[in-house]
Amino acid sequence: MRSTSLAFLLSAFLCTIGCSDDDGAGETGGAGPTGGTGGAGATSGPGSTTSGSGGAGATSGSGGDAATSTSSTTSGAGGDAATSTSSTTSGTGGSAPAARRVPAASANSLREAGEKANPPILIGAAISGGGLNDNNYKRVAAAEHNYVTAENEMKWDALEPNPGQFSWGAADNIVNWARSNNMKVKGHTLVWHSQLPGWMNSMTGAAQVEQAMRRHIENVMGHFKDRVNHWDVVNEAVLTDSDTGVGNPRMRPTVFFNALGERYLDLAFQIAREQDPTAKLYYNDYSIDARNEKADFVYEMIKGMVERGVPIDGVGLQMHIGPPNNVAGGEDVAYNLRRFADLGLEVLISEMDINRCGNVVSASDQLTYYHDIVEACFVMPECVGITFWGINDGRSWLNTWSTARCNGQSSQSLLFNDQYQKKETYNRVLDALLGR
Ligand code: 9MR
Repeated sequence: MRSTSLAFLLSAFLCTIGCSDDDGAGETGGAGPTGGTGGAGATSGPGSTTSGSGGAGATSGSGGDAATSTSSTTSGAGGDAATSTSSTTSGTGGSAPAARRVPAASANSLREAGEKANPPILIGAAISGGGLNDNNYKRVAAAEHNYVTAENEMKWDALEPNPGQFSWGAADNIVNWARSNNMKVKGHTLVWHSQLPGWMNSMTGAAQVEQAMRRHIENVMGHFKDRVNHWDVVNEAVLTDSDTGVGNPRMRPTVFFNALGERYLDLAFQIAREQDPTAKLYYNDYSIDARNEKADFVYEMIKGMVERGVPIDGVGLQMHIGPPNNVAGGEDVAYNLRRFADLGLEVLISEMDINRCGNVVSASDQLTYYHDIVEACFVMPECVGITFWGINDGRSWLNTWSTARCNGQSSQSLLFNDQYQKKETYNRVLDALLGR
């Protein structure tokens, strides 16, 4: 598919100028399905400070349509923030910095800060069906966010448990709740190796796999067509030896890759585009936040898709920071967001949490990372959304993920505590959204 030696050389070069990813001995497992034993070896990442290029002199009005839409989005779902802003470079030459997003003067919630920014930016959360049984959860989720990703309910095993038989109830419940609160929804996720039903996971043969993939994408996008127009089309197609994004980056040997080769990605996006000509179609992955081999590999993969004219609109950097995944600072994230955006794509922070894992990531480092990483996205008009992977610490996936439990130490990974009170992490995120 590409020259692995080129990727290797690039990654080696990046490491000579400050490879931020520490493959922390023993950090296995991760956001993928692999097991393994969690190690204590995670180390903190780069002590980054602020990010982004360009000075403080952002001017308004450079965001084209997005600027126009600002005034009309305060009560809505944030619109398609910044979709028109990929042309916001100043035009004084290829290296001119893009215009910067202008923050609101003040805001009483993350959501309001996102809606009042120019251009607006979506503020999201992963929402679980179980969470929606809790009034406090629902109150905080809707007050603070305008963008929803179903944490599990729109995955293949939930939606198509048997071949060609679809089960919409749990997903409809989340989508309808989101819409009744003026929140947009990102469908997550159409093609992924994990949470696949057994019948799909064991399928072989190119024609059969392609047919099953087509049926799934068409039915799922068709069912939600008028309610969901953002989709994670392919999730986590790339594997490295460590879930920190280090070591032997390669295409993940999934049922899709094994049957169809790398072209399954192109095919999935083409089918999705045929199904909905106006939807935003995203690739989504973890541990591509730091400057590491996986980020380089995914960059080359996406660049190839763009060059082939594959209908991809953007890339989500999941932003699971800390064990079992990578550690990245604001400058690393800015670097990766920028290079994907420079391909003409939207970028998103799609699943952010920062696992303290006891004290593997210190409280003060966690605050710095939250602020600087959110800032790195916020200043870029091409960065259209920031989604946090859950609402409160107690419900985080990290608490039950075997390799992320950190010997029983709490993850303390999110913005609200179990009484739904704002944590200091919330304050640092709001600061970044308000340009502070
Ligand atoms: O948060 C999700 C957790 O409840 C599930 O058990 C897990 C199963 O794979 O998936 C979690 O969400 C993942 C997301 O869908 C894709 N990126 C990594 C997320 C955390 O593992």
